[in-house]
Amino acid sequence: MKIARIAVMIAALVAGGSAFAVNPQEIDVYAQMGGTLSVAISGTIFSFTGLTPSQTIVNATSINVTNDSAGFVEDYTLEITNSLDWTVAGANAPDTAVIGALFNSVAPAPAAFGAQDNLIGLAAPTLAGATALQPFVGDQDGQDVNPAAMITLWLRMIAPTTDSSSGAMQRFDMTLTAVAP
Ligand SMILES: [Ca+2]
Repeated sequence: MKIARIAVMIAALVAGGSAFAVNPQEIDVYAQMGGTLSVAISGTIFSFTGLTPSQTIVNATSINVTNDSAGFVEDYTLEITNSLDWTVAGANAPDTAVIGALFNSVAPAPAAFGAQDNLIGLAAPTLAGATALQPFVGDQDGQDVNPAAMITLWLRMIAPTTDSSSGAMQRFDMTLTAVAP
């Protein structure tokens, strides 16, 4: 008898769900910044020409990297391709060049580039300043760059020991990508 009465009460409550008193009420408030990650660079072509075997050289003019997004803090990744005739690797060899990258406020000496700064042809993008190795980190690190802030990127080339292309111009496509910080 008692069970039947409870069942009737439950049925009534379910039928009239709005009859539940609720207080307080929760309101989900959403907000989102408009725009997208964006990065500007001062030039899209950098050349090391007239190289001699195993020559080590740092580009004389910085690559200026500016966070030109509307309001997003950014990290940067770097990646590079091989060229038609040369491979990009951690040590130079026949038809194999070393290309290192470093974020630094002034032109770094070649010796400032470490093994962790060397790009590897066709490797997955490497996050600047990530992990204990701190790739591409000079006195700037490519990490948590604020909108409108500019950092400067330098490249070190170590030429191959020998060249089988008879001096053909080699083009490596390096990609700098702004990513979430
Ligand atoms: Ca970061």
